[in-house]
This record gives sequence, structure tokens and C-alpha cells, in this order.
Amino acid sequence: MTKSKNFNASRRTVLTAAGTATVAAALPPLGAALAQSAPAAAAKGPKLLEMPGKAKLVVLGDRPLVAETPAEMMDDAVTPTDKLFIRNNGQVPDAPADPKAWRVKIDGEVNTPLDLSVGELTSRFPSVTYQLLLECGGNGRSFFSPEARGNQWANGGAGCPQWTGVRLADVLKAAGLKASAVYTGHYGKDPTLAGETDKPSISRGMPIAKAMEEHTLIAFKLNGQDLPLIHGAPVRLVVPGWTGSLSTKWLTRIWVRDKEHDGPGMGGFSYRVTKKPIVPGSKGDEKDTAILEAMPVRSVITFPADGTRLAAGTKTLDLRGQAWSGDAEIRSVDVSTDYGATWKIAKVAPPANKFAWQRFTAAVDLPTSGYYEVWSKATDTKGATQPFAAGNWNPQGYGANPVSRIRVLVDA
Ligand SMILES: Nc1nc2c(c(=O)[nH]1)N[C@H]1C(S)=C(S)[C@@H](COP(=O)(O)O)O[C@H]1N2
Ligand SMILES: [Mo]
Repeated sequence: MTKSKNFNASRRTVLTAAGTATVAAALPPLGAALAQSAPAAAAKGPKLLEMPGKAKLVVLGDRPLVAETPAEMMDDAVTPTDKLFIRNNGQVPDAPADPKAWRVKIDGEVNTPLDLSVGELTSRFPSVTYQLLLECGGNGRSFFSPEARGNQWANGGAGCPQWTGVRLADVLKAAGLKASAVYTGHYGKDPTLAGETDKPSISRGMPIAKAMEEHTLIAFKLNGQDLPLIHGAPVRLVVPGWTGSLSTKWLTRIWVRDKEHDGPGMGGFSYRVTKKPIVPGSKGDEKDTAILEAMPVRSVITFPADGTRLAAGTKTLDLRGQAWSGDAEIRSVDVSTDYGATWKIAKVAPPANKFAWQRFTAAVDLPTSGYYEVWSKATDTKGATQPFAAGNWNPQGYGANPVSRIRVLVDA
């Protein structure tokens, strides 16, 4: 399929005058769209979520339900609840009859195991509110070539809403960590895909230092409202900046371990990247992997939408986007309209707090009519930057963070 046909295919969803209409459906990931060999498939567009309380997210899978946020829906400073992505590994549990009576256990390497109701949790420990980045470990996976196993996320497996909860550190201190405590193991109430309730659909954990970080929360509110069931009601972990799989929904237990946790989702190639680069598409060696912890630096252009047609005579474009890096702040974002030949420095706002994404804006010149790709590239305070192509291919496809790209057409 040619680039011009691609524009035709997307015209039905795309604005006709600069910055005035909204895009109802996201294009497939850029690489896939341009390589698309079946125009009919592209014209049909992605499957969109139909769920009360949720926006029309792009459905990546039904069983389990996985849905991502199209880039142009990531434009809000604070992610509204309806636009937050969804990632389940099993089924969604039934809504608790009495949320305040829901219990969370803290056991293992602690002096005093705790078994707290949500009521006790919220009355015994101070509540804090932060804007915190939640990002699926597989975010960006679709940019890998060849395709890696798993949900084919573009950049929309991430969001930055406001969370209210108690600090996990306060709860762990109340339980009293033993000297042997080195890792956590998390459990939620969701049945497995097969419907089993006696084993976890996923059970991941983190080093104690991350558990004790002041922004790591047992959260009970999302954007000031009780957590919706789909996002983990009545309580969930929020482990900002690190793989989203640590942010256990429907939280029932934190097992403090004396060694690295070994629940489902900790072994094999799950949430692991290869220690040395391997041939893309090859099998790899499980023994030569390291757990993915912090998510890599990423920027996403959130305005205008990919595939936007700009009115004839448009000479400048006011771009907007979000940028973040799991464990660092954003130092700079550069934007290009000529495939990276030249770059312009974007304006980057400070984060609302640690682990919040940062808004970038730039006015870029479009000297003539015609087709442009607009790229954004973020660099974090540790000096890590986005590569031009997803690197460090690994079998389950973690850590793909190439430059963000949109296509615009200035009509002659
Ligand atoms: N109990 C439970 N918690 C879970 C999951 C799950 O399947 N079960 N999925 C995890 C993954 S992989 C991600 S990316 C985040 C997604 O959170 P969200 O659906 O609220 O966006 O939840 C995490 N917490
Ligand atoms: Mo995830």
C-alpha cells in the first residue's frame, strides 16, 4: 500500500482543517501501517473498546482484555480514568460486596504479619496523592521487527492519572521488616483465564528498596474517585515508572520474601530482557536474562493525531506530547520534520511530581505543502535517549522505545 492510499484510508477519521476535529480511530502502529499490504484491513481500522466508563480504546485482546490508549488520547495533562489503558492477565474478579471489608495480608519476612481490612488500611496510615506513571512492560512492542510474542502495543500502554493511597513503606514498617527481607511477592484476586481461583493469574514482585520508595502506593482512588473494578477495586499497588505488572490490581497479599520472588510472571522470558544483544527473532537463552525494572525513556506526540490533514497554506504546526522515563526525569525533547536530518528543541514542562510524565510543546515549520513525518525524541537525566529503531530485541518484546512518529499532510 502506498503512502497516499494510506491517507485515503484514514481520511474518514481525520480532520479536514488544522486542529479542529478529533480522530475517532487510531491508525495501526506507524511501521505496520506503512508496510500494510492489505488496504482492506487498514480501512477497517482497529477494534475499539465498548465499555461503560471507558473511552474507545484500541482493543489488543479480548481474552484477557487488553486495550491501549491511542496517542491522540494521551493529550490530557492528567490521564482521565476513561482513557487509562487496560491490561489483564486473567479474568476480572466479581466486584466486592463490601469494599471496606476487603482484606490485604502482609506476611513472610516481617516481625508482625498484618491482615488489614481496607477500612483499617485507610484509617491507620496517612493518605497521599500523586500523579504517577503506569506503563505496561510491553509498551512499544509492536515496533520490534520481527514481531515479538505478546500484545502488540504501540505507545498506548501507558497513562499518568492521579492516584490516592497509603504508602506501601508505611505498611511494611508497621509489619516490621526482618533483616532477611529482600523482595516482595504480590497477589491479586483475579481468577486465571481458565477460571481458577486457587492460583494467581500473575504474581510479580520487586526489590524491597522499590517497595519502600515513597511513591509506591497501595492505592484506593484514581483521579479522586474510588478505583473502578477494571483498574483493581477496591485496592491495588501502584509502582510508578517500573513495569506495570508490579502494580497488582485487586490486591490481597504482599508476601515479603528472603529471595527474589518466583511467582507466575517472574521466570522464563517474562518481564526479562537479554543481558547481551541477541539476533532478532532468535530463541535466546533464559539464563542470560535480567528482570526489566524501570521502563525506558519515551516520548509520544499527542497532538496532532497521526494522519492529520492540514489546511493548504499551513506553515507551522504546534505540536504537543508527553515524555517520561521510568526512573529519571526528562532532560530534553527534540523534534524533527525531516526524518532526523535536523532537529528543533521542544519546550519541556517540569513533572507534577516524581514519576509523573512531562508535557512537551514545539512549533515546527512546514515550509511547503506535502507529506511530512514528525518525530519526537526524548532524552532523560541519565543521558538515555530514544533510538531510531527498537533495539535490544528480546523474545517477549520489552523495552521498545523508538522515536515517536506521526504523519501529516499539508494539502496543496
Ligand atoms: N491482579 C492483577 N494485577 C495486575 C494485572 C493482572 O493481570 N492481574 N496486570 C498487570 C499489568 S501487566 C499491568 S500493565 C497493569 C495494568 O493496569 P490497568 O489495567 O489498571 O491499566 O496491571 C497489572 N496488575
Ligand atoms: Mo503489563
